[in-house]
Amino acid sequence: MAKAKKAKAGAKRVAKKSSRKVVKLAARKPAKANGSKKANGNGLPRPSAKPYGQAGKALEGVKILDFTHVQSGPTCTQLLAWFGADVIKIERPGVGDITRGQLRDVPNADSLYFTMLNHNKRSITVDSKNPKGKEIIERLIKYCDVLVENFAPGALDRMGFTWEHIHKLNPRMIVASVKGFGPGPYEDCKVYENVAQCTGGAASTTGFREGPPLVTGAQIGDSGTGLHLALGIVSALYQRNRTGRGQKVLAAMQDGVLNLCRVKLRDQQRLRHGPLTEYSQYGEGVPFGDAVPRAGNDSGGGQPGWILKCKGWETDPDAYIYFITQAPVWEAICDVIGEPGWKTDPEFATPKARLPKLKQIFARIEEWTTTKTKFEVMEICNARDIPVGPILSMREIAEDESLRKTGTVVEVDHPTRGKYLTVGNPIKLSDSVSEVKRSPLLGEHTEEVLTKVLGYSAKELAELKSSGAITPEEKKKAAA
Ligand code: CAO
Repeated sequence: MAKAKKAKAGAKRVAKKSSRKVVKLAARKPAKANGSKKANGNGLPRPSAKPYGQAGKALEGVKILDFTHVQSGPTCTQLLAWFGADVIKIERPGVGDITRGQLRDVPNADSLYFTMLNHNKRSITVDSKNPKGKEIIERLIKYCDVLVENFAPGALDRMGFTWEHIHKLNPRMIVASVKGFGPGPYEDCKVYENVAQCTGGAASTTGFREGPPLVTGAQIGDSGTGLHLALGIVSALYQRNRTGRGQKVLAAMQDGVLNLCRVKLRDQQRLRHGPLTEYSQYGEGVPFGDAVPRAGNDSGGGQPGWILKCKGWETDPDAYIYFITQAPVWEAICDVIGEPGWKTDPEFATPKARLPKLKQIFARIEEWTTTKTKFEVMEICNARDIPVGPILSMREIAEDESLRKTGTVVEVDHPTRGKYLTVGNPIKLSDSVSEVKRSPLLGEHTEEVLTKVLGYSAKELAELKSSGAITPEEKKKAAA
């Protein structure tokens, strides 16, 4: 009792002392300017005094259980890893992500397909259908913040990891999935890149009018959806700061592609009000149907553009330039190509007058571009603010010094395949600088994660090895 009294009196003294301190500090505060807001608001910590780039990474402390394979899911988790998340990739013992062995260029080494999608991650092999393997995954679920997966619809449930089960184990866990389709008639379908390009509106609007639908080389279905998913995950993490609970995040590949084809859905609705005058088929007098047509190399925006031949096109398949006849620089274009009369000629002087003659105009510009290399055209036009873009081959991109300097193209060393080039983080944060670390070998971090992260003892590890939960069949026998 006496002790409690003493403590109370002590607490009072401290409170008095600290309230004096508050008064003193307040007295020192400069007078608030009229209507000014608090300098340090929203409960944020004081701005770090560390130099930019040395205050840790954006997603440091975020733990990702990476149950992804092939391209879409791994693209997402690689981005999160570049931003500093600890990404632990679960792979099937002895087999791993199927892409390790696909499109192999170096015998017995992980393919570029795999290495270029799995940087900065740890790999742990676990058989998710083995009871002890399930136990490991359950421990990982309790430990991690986010589970990312892109299995065929229902596969995660068939393993026993339903949302309800995961949420019971860890109510804070965010479960993020890539699927081919959202809820609806196709929700159970398996989907690869080109299926998504076709069902998301990209293929029907890509290619030439006279030809079949085309898919594009940019992996908008896989990598594009991975990007969408990454944003969903970061948003869910942010919301969790407020709610304390996890949620499901779904990025359907069809939806992701459609999001990137947004301008074509715009055009679909414009069709109701007349022809799409910026499409070259308008100038060619070809009537429009009831769906957005393929537009060849027409620009998707309001400034007409086309791909034109440059010097050397006869032998170099990439000696081309994208040329945009942007209205504000029309006069400069006329001067460059030697048609000064078009500046004032009412047939050419206004964007509206030019629309029906785009074919003729681009043919005339091409007469000029074929006298120059694509880089000369780039230099001449950019000096006059005319927007153009050389068609760069992958060889040219691989050799581009400026892309190397920014870390967009990076050379990485790998223990079994040697040096290779990859695309680094395309998103640059000034206070969270990405380093690209090689992809893990299959199961390289199994023991490390089991013992150091999940706390398995050496004895338990040996038991796991002989149970087949972390080793392939043949090794399981050897370990027994
Ligand atoms: N241990 C044990 N089993 C494992 C395992 C592990 N560590 N990892 C995966 N498996 C099992 C799965 O449980 C599944 O088994 P069941 O069919 O018995 O449930 C099996 O491996 C195959 O998984 P899957 O069906 O996802 O793989 P698939 O090769 O047949 O299909 C794909 C591939 C991409 C078409 C399909 O996963 C899919 O549609 N994913 C969603 C969309 C997507 O991301 N597509 C982009 C792919 S990139 O081009």
